[in-house]
Amino acid sequence: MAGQKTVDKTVDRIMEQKTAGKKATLTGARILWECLEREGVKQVFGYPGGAILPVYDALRHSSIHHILVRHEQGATHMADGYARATGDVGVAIATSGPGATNMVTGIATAMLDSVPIVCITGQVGSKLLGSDAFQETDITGVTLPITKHNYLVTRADEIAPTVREAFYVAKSGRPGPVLIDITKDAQQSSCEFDWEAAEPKMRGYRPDLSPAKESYDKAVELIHAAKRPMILAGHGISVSGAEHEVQSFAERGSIPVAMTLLGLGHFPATHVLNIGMMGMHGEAWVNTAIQEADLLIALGMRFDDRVTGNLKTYAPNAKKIHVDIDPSEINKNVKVDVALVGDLRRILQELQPRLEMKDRHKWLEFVRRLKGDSAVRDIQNLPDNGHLYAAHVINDLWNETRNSETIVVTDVGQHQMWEAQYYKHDRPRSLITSGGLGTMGFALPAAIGAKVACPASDVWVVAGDGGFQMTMAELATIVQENLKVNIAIINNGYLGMVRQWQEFFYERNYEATPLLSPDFKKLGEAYGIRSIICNKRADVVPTIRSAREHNGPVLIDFQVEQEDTVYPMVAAGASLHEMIRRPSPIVETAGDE
Ligand SMILES: Cc1cc2nc3c(=O)[nH]c(=O)nc-3n(C[C@H](O)[C@H](O)[C@H](O)COP(=O)(O)OP(=O)(O)OC[C@H]3O[C@@H](n4cnc5c(N)ncnc54)[C@H](O)[C@@H]3O)c2cc1C
Ligand SMILES: Cc1ncc(C[n+]2csc(CCOP(=O)(O)OP(=O)(O)O)c2C)c(N)n1
Ligand SMILES: [Mg+2]
Repeated sequence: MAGQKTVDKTVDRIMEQKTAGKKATLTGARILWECLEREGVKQVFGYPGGAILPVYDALRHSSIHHILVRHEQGATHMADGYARATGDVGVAIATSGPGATNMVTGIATAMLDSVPIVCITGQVGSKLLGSDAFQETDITGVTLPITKHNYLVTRADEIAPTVREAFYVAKSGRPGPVLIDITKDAQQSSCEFDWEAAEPKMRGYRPDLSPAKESYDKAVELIHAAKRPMILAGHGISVSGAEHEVQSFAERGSIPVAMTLLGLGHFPATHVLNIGMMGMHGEAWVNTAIQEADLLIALGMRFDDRVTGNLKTYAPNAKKIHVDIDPSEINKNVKVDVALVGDLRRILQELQPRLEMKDRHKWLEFVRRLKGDSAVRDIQNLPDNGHLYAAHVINDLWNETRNSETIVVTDVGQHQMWEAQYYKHDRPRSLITSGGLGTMGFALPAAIGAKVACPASDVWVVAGDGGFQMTMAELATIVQENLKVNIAIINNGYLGMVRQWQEFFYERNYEATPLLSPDFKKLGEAYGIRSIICNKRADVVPTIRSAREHNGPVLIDFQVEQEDTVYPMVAAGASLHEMIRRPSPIVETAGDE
């Protein structure tokens, strides 16, 4: 009850004044909230249950807003969306056993994309540990390989130091998910709360590495000698806050910039040096340019296999410089000539003054010609033959929202790749997508997290009909929290990306990919959400406009061409330049305007 919460807060304040100067004795549960507040947490995403009830009971003493999700996977993706939208740590809470195991997919998603979240789970009483007690799961064991670090806390006095350390670990160095499992007795028992004494002291954890002088010298030498250098720009740019440094670095050396999926937006798409996305569904000319380059400068990207294709034939003529904060990424997939291990922003600040201005117009002209050859810029001219293409929807969405603070949160599949190709991201953190784990069901809850974090931004979900159905229960969370989130379902009646693989590599045997869906309009309306069907090209722009104008969430069922295919494509294991191209000369990439 809201009234009850106000009374309790007043009593708390009086107590605080009385005990000023003294250290308060609090339950573990209250210490947890107290620590979260001091870490700057304003909202948490969670779902209660027996083993975490003392923590929920103590929530009345806290100013933190708890958002009740409909499935714990949703809570983790919301925390993840919150973190990706801001760079701050997102927090998810669940009970023991099934509550905790429901978090596993969200934790792995955050791990693969280096996202800082802290997941808090209740655990059975410490005396029951290991006894197969009701709803007991060894969640620290389960999540060991998918967390940056995790903790089992069995005493109230361990809570403050653990929470402080968990936040520090989640955010510092290469970010990642951290889990804190707290036994019920640790939540219930009391101890003295001492924030200062709980400061993290971690021997052996060194997130602040910096490269040796010789590595800088070698890097400068290679950059000066290069005639055909390329920057490979990744997610680490936004983690490091190095957007400005990367831009001036590229401009100083006239170096073209290729983006990873998770790098999109961290270097403006409309910048003249940005040549587009690399990799499996990247632009053909970008991949060809990588194969032609004599130097690759990888900035905060990890040479994922979706990016490199066959490693044996990857960029055969290029020397490689890798800037990454995580030493374990160096030489993991691609052998490099120079490694600069440390924070990207600091490294570029160090490197920049030593670089000569270079004119590489011949190389830029070569790349421009590659692009001219393969860019089919006719999406605008594609005849309106009664079919609505996903590319139209994304292109129009980009045109309609490009001048506003918009965050697009995608799910996983064909629509995700079309979004990457046709929505030109100019702002950092304007695209939120699951890259490394490729988690279907990510978009809707992650968008909720992004909207909670950035209430002034327009937030759009772009989801497939398959992935949307995995977490659509979170529609209720949107309504309960009164969030203005717009949802574009790219409804092609298929698990489209898998159907595409069946089309190319399994003789069109469409086993288990045709997909029955509910009437999405009726579904949205059942939740009290304004819902629209759009199946004509001419209706796309008016539908997007009316959704934006509506003062509440809107769900749009975009019924698109069913058997459209994402081109170009590098088949798994093929060389980067061996791209499967669209057979007829229709849409391959979006027009500029
Ligand atoms: C269906 C599907 C298709 C895909 N197709 C493509 C594709 O065609 N092209 C593509 O690019 N991707 C594609 N992906 C995504 C791909 O799987 C990877 O997720 C993506 O390439 C990873 O990008 P990244 O290396 O920039 O980011 P991350 O995987 O997040 O790696 C970031 C790197 O930056 C480092 N870092 C972090 N902080 C710092 C710092 N402060 N300073 C320095 N370094 C730092 C980290 O240690 C890490 O090595 C696809 C995904 C799916 C689901
Ligand atoms: C949780 C999960 N299960 C399975 C997959 C494998 N998978 C990748 S894309 C895809 C199809 C997605 O279909 P849909 O959501 O309709 O999007 P579309 O490709 O049609 O745009 C599947 C099943 C996955 N990535 N995640
Ligand atoms: Mg689909």
